[in-house]
Amino acid sequence: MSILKIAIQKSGRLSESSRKLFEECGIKITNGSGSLKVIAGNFPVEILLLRDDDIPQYVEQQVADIGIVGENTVCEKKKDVDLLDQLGFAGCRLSLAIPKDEAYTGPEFFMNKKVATSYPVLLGEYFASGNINAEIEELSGSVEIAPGIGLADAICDIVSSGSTLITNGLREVETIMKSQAVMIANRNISGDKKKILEKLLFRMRAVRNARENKYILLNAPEVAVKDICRILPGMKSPTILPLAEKGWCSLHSVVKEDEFWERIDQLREAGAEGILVIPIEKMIL
Ligand code: PRT
Ligand code: ZN
Repeated sequence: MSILKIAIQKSGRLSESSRKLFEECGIKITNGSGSLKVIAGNFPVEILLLRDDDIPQYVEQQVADIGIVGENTVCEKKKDVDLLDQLGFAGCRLSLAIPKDEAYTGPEFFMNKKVATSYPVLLGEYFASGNINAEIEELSGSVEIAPGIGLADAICDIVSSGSTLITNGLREVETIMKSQAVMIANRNISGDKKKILEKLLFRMRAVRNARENKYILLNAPEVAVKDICRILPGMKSPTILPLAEKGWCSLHSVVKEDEFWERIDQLREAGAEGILVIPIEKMIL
């Protein structure tokens, strides 16, 4: 019997959400204290707990069949792997930042400057594409302090809220790439392992769809139903049930999280009342 080997980050910004994703897919991972390998109780997968930087390489070499890692790491490491899905967590960006009081007019600023980063490959590509001749100082961590201690003129690092830059007297001036957690896979997965992967992806997409949608129930006069159906297309079309009160009915449908408030306003204008919105746990299309 085959087992799909999955690499996730042992501890860090990706670990908790990666574990939670498996839990939501009904896959139980027990917390092997200190162990680097965990076998799931009820699904044919084995979880390898690794440093995020090593995950692309291990997936390329098929030490792991698939892995969860930041898009920024996948792009920096340039390993030969397939990118399967974006997972919607650990959103961030790779940006250039300079001391806050320096004038900035454009990327020419970096000409003949020294820039500290843990992403020399991506930064090198960015400078090459703009014909900018800058010196890249590779650091493995604490990049933000480099300008303050005179090690570099600017930095290129991951930003999410931006507060680390502010704390260190820096200002974000260019975004090199946007990133989030992604699922990568070895290019040669076949046979039984592929079937397990397809099952896993099916579950993950159901969880993702559920997160991105809400179930909506509302009451409406029959005369308004046509307009309301246009506002709420639903998965196929809304379910319409008659109410005990004559001339009224109840509509059930699904609405996208990011369109939610706009749709609610339109529904109220069209005559909808008693609107209930309920989270969806799993959504199979
Ligand atoms: O030990 P290991 O090597 O496994 O982990 P790590 O320390 O290298 O990585 P980790 O856990 O810090 O980050 C893993 C991944 O999370 C990254 O590769 C990104 O894809 C993603 N991610 C999301 C982030 C951030 N947000 C983030 N804010 N990675 C790092 N940061 C750091 C950033 O380097 C900077 O120091 O947080 C600081 C900036 O945060 P703000 O909120 O102040 O802007
Ligand atoms: Zn790392």
